[in-house]
Amino acid sequence: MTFSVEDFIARAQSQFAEAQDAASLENAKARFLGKQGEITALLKGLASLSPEEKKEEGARINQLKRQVEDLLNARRAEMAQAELTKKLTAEAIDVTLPGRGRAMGGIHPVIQTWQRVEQIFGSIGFGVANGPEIENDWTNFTALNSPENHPARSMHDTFYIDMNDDKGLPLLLRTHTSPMQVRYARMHKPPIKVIAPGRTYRVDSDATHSPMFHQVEGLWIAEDISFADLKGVYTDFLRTFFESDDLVVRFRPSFFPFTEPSAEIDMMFTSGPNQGKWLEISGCGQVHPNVVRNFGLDPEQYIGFAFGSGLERLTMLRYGVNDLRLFYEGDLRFLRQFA
Ligand code: 2NM
Repeated sequence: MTFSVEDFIARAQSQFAEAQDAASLENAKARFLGKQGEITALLKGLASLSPEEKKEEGARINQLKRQVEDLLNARRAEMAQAELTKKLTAEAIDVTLPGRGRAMGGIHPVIQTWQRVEQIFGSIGFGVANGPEIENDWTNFTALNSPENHPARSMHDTFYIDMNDDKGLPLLLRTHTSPMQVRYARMHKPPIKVIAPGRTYRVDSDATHSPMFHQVEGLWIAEDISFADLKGVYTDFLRTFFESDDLVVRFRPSFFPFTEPSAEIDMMFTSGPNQGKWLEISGCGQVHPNVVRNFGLDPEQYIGFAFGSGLERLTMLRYGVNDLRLFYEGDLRFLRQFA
């Protein structure tokens, strides 16, 4: 029988090399070594040969078959290696890259003030009241002796929600934290000694007003709490908060619907860079008898004081921040100074 080993090897090599995936390599293999393959056909052809020819041809065919099988295995290995290389490249990790680092968060300066105020009042026996930011107009205004026609009640000054509560009362975003004190006072027996810090909302926006701002209000109600207690407590708070024993405080007569008498609290540093200038810091007063009644208490038996301060204002004065808007812009160059 006449066939050229070289020719077979060359064809097998080129067909195996052409195969780019396992399936086409198996097809190429079948063309040589399969049941209908060329080499199988050569082996079948041996039957018609004489014993001597059979021995000689058989040896040649078997050698050819081994060589083709070797070529096949070599191509399989090559394909597996290529597959692995491709996978390793795709999933490569550059271990020489620098780490991503982990940024450290910080507490916002206004919230630091909130925590500091809670700590200071906590140290002289004040609890902390929590309550909803969406209020009804009875708790936010009526209970606090605010007249029905008061401008603060208008849509011009207050964010109303287009909905009433389950008692039919209009809902709004609380304009101060006093409604939390109303809720607290109606749920607790005197003596009532509590601060109410939190977010509050008013229709107002410029360099000194934000539609959302933070307040802390204080309330102390018992049988014998006077304006003198208010002066002592608040003066002591300011001296502790500003870490300034020589800070002076004055109470300037004013008006609020929920207190009578009422006063604005001014303070002045008598040393340091800001000495000698009166700064407005809070409002306060003796809780109005109508408000005490709305607490569910008899104003003939119970008396006390309340005050309200802005947490932004306290923070600005403590750190010398001159624009309220810096607190809400989220600029890390500003915020990092308080971390
Ligand atoms: C202020 C000024 C004066 C105040 C009154 C009450 C309450 F609930 F007792 F009626 N809480 N806070 C009050 C009094 C708040 O802020 C400038």
